[in-house]
Amino acid sequence: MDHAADAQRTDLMTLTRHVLNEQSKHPEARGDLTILLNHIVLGCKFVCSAVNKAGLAKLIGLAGETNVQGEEQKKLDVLSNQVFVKALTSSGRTNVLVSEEDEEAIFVPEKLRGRYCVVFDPLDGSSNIDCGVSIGTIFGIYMLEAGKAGTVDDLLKAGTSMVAAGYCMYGSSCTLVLSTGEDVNGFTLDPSLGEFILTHPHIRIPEKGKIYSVNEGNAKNWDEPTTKFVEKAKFPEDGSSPKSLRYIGSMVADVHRTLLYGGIFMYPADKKSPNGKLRVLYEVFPMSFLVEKAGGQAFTGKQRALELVPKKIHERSPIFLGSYDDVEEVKELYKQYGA
Ligand code: FDP
Repeated sequence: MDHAADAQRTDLMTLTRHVLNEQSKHPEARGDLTILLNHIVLGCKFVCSAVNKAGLAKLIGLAGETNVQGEEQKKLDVLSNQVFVKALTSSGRTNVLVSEEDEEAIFVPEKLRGRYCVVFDPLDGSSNIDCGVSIGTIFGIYMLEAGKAGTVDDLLKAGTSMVAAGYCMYGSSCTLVLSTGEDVNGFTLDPSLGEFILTHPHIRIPEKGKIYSVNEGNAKNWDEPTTKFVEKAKFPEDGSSPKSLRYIGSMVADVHRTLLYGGIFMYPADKKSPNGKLRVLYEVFPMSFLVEKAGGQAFTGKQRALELVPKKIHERSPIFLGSYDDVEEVKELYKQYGA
């Protein structure tokens, strides 16, 4: 990146401007998605600021404890959830919400109801909060038929029916990656402007990567295709160089690196967790949507991830996603082992 040139730039493509440009390609659009995305962006800015201040404000890991003013302090994930639920509801554009933090779906009161359903994980990678490692928010958006009161069944559909998805990573910088169905674009928050600026236009994931990303501590319980893939990554049979292992243990950060550098991120099934760990609606689907739109693939071990139809809102699924060729290799192994 040419920082000197960047500092001179006067024509900044903000996220709002970008979404409005996209909207203008659809003359029938009434701006509802733009308004909804603006509310999601507000939630991300709030959480970003809370994450940055967490150490100072002692927001970390203190649910149920009281601060010096005698007020109850909220854990960052609980706070983030409340912020997103309020931002989404007050947008006047949502109908049914599913959050990782809430057991049941949330039905927006009639007077505030709109056409969109949003599934989200307000603060993913929460085991990393206390040590300052990158964490993030993940979201997926569905559209209902006009005038319909949504039900949970409207969300128990294949991921192919999502209209938009994205994530915001709270890391060394705050980065929001979004696809409204065409390409994938990355925006970085400029704290001095309070605006997300387009910094990663048209993200394309490299066809083949040099990195694999998995919790290898679970290797003893893996199935044969996963074991074989990782063995080949370390000891390539074709004389090529071994792949590097990178695992942050925070899905947003691991997927972000995979999108930019290529490679594969996996959370496979194992003997202890036959459905893997990650949740279909607000982890597997949005990330698979983004990876596919960027030219990669996402596979569950049995099928294209986005074709999965969940039966429950908090259902889990194994996932292999990333560079096209790397995921293709996993698919071949599953075919070969008949798993
Ligand atoms: P976390 O448990 O810290 O919230 O689904 C949550 C998640 O993090 C993902 O962000 C991450 O990819 C994965 O779990 C890490 O799981 P392991 O600790 O089992 O590797």
